Amino acid sequence: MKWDIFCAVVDNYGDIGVTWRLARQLVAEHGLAVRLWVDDLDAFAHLCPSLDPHAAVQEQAGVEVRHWSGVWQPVEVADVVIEAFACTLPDAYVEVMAARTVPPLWLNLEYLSAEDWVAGCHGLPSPQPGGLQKFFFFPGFVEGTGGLLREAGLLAERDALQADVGAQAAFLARLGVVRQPQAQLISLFAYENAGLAGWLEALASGYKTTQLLIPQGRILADVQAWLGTSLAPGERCQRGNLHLQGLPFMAQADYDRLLWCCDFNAVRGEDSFIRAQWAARPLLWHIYRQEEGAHWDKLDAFLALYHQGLSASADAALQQLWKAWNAEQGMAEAWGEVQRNWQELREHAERWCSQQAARPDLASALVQFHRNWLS
Ligand code: TRH
Repeated sequence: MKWDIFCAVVDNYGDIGVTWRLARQLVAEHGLAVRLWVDDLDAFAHLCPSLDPHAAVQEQAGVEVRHWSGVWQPVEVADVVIEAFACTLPDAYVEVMAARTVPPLWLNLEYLSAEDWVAGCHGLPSPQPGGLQKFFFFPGFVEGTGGLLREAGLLAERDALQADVGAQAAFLARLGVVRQPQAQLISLFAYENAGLAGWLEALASGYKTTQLLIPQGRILADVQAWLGTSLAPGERCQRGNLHLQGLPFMAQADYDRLLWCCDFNAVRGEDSFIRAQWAARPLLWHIYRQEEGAHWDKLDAFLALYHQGLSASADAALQQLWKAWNAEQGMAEAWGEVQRNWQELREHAERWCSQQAARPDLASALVQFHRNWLS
């Protein structure tokens, strides 16, 4: 069975992060032949350092990676065609899809949202010119959605690392990080955020030692402004009880390991947000900002699911922190509340992860959707 996945990199790394992960999983766990069409190989190379950004065709982890250039060359159409995040397929490709005796299954893989309407729209068809149909496939956290990307061995691999202090130290050493005794480890991946200074002040004056690890990215300018100095990958700085260290942007698998090693992860967008949930540690989500504040509904919708089972005090602390981060103010007070509810939030993150892991993963759900469509 042949699958084509089309990815247009709009900005950031979420589009390529999700499609690259999905393509690998379809090959490794479902034995499918997958072509991944990507318009921006330079962005892709950040997450996949072995990628040659100049090659029109190459194989990576069993996936045939194709540069999706502006000039489309005719190719054979696959049995399943995924357009990620409503990127528009080349007209010539759609014409060949329509001309096939048996048309392919055409899916639009949508952005992640925990909002109620998602389950109602997941799997709905939409008629297209040429007699084709396109189906909307929505990731999600609840029954009736397409689930979340989760590789088969992921949680076992995470458990092994989290149970092995030596392996964690060896992994961190590879990044140039030495964990200090009794220090809490926090990773920071976020968009620009005016609320960061308040959080950094709180960490610097906190009673616990904190090691803050910051991969290259958009938040770094705010970190450097607060420090008043640069923090290139490998560089370290200390302010009070806060130790900061710049890290390179790493391959996806290493970023997972970093999340698993940390006590708390600040993440953003879509894919890192899910990966932090699989780390089973408390997290902080910097949601991708949308026009007219539409992202606040998404944030509330997720919190409405995630908060279930928390005590009133831990719930209030969580909501306060996430809202402060996304409103870009009030982080110092909010962080104090989170510290007071730390143990409960940690146990809750484990529980949430187990609940979500009990649901079918997104790649398997896609394969099942195709089977159902064929029968
Ligand atoms: O890069 P993002 O901000 O992407 C966003 C979201 O997808 C959002 O939904 C979308 O609308 C917007 O782009 C256009 O955040 P995200 O989704 O977390 O993607 C980051 C990817 O980068 C993810 O796959 C993890 C990966 N990553 C690494 O591989 N190495 C690293 O060192 C880091 C920090 C991240």
